[in-house]
Amino acid sequence: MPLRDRLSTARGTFTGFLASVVSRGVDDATWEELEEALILADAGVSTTTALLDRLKEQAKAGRVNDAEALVALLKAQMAEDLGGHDLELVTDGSPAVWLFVGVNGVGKTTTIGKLASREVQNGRRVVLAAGDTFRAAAVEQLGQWADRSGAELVRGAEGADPSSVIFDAIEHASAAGVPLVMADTAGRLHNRANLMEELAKIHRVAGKGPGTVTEVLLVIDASTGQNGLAQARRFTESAELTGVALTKLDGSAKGGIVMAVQDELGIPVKLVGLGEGIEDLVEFDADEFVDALFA
Ligand SMILES: Nc1nc2c(ncn2[C@@H]2O[C@H](COP(=O)(O)OP(=O)(O)OP(=O)(O)O)[C@@H](O)[C@H]2O)c(=O)[nH]1
Ligand SMILES: [Mg+2]
Repeated sequence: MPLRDRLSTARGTFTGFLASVVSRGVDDATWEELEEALILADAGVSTTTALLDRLKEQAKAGRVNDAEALVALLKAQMAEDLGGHDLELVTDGSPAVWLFVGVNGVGKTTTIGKLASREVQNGRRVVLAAGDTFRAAAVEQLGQWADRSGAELVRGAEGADPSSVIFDAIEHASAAGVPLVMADTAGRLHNRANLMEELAKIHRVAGKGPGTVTEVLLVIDASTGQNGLAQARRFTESAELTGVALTKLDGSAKGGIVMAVQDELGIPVKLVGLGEGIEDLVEFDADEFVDALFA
């Protein structure tokens, strides 16, 4: 199913704005309505202001005469702002190590399961490292995803140091010739300094063995709106993030958070979660995404 059909709430985020601008034409109130629509869609104040400034400049240059032209320009500008990033997940390294981090319940473990399935289907062997040693159930959950996806699970003793479990998984993968390790980590609140320090340690230790950490993916629940941005800001301080996996965009999310994350943090949204199933993960596509918002 295409992205646009799966974005239930995000889809049509701007239809209200569209209806009013088409019936009335472009005037001062139009700009105000557009600003409001963007902020309501979770794009954030600073991203919205920057986008509007650029649009107004273009309008001044005479490129916006009617509502249709404004909408076309808006869509083109949004797609340009959101696109152009390299979304490939880097697999160089023997093995390559992908770390998944984020606050509690955002979808880290589920995203790992979906991605492992995709990689295994592409013919790549995958080891899942059960770095969430906080709860026994977390290891079991990852184990189920390993079974469903055809990946191998490496787990440690309950309550073990997550860094050492992930390190062991990397050594195991290396010895077995498995090219890719995906490491799960426990959910952590971004304002808990000790937990954020632990994350920095995981990153450090994971790079000490035979593998190379090529991706650190922050998982954000899209329905948390602007709070997701605050989370992202804190996580960038403790781990060198390479991308964002934005989950639950099939739910009540309005989608503008994608713009805020990329614009304010410069971290590309690489993956989008669109449901709880194993197939419900797509690579982010800026054009398709913008189309969906206006559909
Ligand atoms: N609708 C929807 N649900 C999702 C998506 N991704 C994950 N979920 C659900 O969100 C809930 C939490 O997912 P987990 O993968 O356990 O989240 P987590 O970040 O690993 O959670 P902790 O390990 O407890 O921090 C589960 O019920 C998932 O099925 C998504 O893209 N869409
Ligand atoms: Mg988890």
